[in-house]
Amino acid sequence: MAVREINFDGIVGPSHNYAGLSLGNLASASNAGEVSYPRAAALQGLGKMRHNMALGLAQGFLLPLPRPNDPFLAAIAADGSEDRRLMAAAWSASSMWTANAATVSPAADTADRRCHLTAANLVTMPHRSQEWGDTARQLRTAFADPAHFAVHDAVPPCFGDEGAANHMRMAAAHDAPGLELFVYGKGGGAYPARQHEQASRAVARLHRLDPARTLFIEQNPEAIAAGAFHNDVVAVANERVLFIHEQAFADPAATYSAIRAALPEAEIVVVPADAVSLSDAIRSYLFNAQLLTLPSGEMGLVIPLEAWEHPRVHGWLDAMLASNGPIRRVLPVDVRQSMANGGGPACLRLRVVADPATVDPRFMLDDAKASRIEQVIAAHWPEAIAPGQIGDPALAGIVVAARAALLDAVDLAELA
Ligand code: SUG
Repeated sequence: MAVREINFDGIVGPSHNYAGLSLGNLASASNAGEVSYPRAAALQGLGKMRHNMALGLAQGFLLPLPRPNDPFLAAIAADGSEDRRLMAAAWSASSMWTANAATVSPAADTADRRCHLTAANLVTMPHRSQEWGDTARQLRTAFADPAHFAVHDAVPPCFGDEGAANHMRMAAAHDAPGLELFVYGKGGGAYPARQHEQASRAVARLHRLDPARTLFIEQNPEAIAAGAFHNDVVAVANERVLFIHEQAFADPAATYSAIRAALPEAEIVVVPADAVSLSDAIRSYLFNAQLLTLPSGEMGLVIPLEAWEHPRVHGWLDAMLASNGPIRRVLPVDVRQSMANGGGPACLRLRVVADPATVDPRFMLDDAKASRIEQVIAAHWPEAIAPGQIGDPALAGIVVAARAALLDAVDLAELA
């Protein structure tokens, strides 16, 4: 069995827009009201997928969810008198950020040796809380083989869960037993702490993880206050390497020793605040990167162009490459449309360690399928959406038809 890491990127949906819905997400707030470019956004996403496939990596995708979300609008009896933000919530293409779709524990970590996925309830943000039901349905289609996968419903909504964005896994190799790191926040600051400790603990139990190889770590409240609304804005892990900002965790020293005790081969690359401040890290999205093991065995860091173009961050990356560290390549990609809503390369993907042959092949990408999807996007995705168009019935028709055309093109009309 060829177990490897597969990245499932969310295809950017045709209603992608900038509604400023995410308090504490500085990019979402600062671009509120801008014109969005859904076609360019979706093509940038496909461009990243192609970039990573060309590196020799396994690539899958998840589909946009049905938007506008008519059942949600019916449930709140929307009649035009409701807050405009609720209409925007029903139109959000936020399911593109599949790092928030679910938490994933590979088979090597679980008691029943199956890969477990728990859909994330995303209850802190009204627009994101609408995702999990349709997401779980899609995950059950993609990972339908019960010999290899178990897909769980979201944990109860009293405990906010943001999925893989607040979870990391370290291991000697992808297919070896790993150490799972669950990172939660505590409320009380200016911005919401989206991940509740009890949600993390519930997911770990659902996945039947070994307590000796599971850590629960508190996020630094200062990082949340600086705009790290998810842990993956200040840290990313891959195999034995953790790449992290000095101020990501509430108690970094104790956490690093716990990691080293559980995984002696761990290498922790800490970026000090005097080289890259929390503010620079969040503005540039340096850590919202894909840290990937390339076929050569070297590790590469897929970063957003914004990080490469940031002088202090660029300087730090040059120094890192010149040193003899574990990260050997830096690979910038253009995902600017997603970035403007606070979604970098890492937000756009859900990592699943599994044998690709056990996944429904309709969710796996190759060059021919990427071309087919790009053709659908070019033909059907709106070129631009201005804020005043949200709620427009004619645009709703275009958005619904665009998604239907995509589902047909990848033979997944059953998810209509
Ligand atoms: O949940 N932005 C998303 C970005 C998610 C990024 N994901 C990770 N860090 N893994 C969010 O805040 C903005 C939508 C708007 O304002 O229109 C938004 O939902």
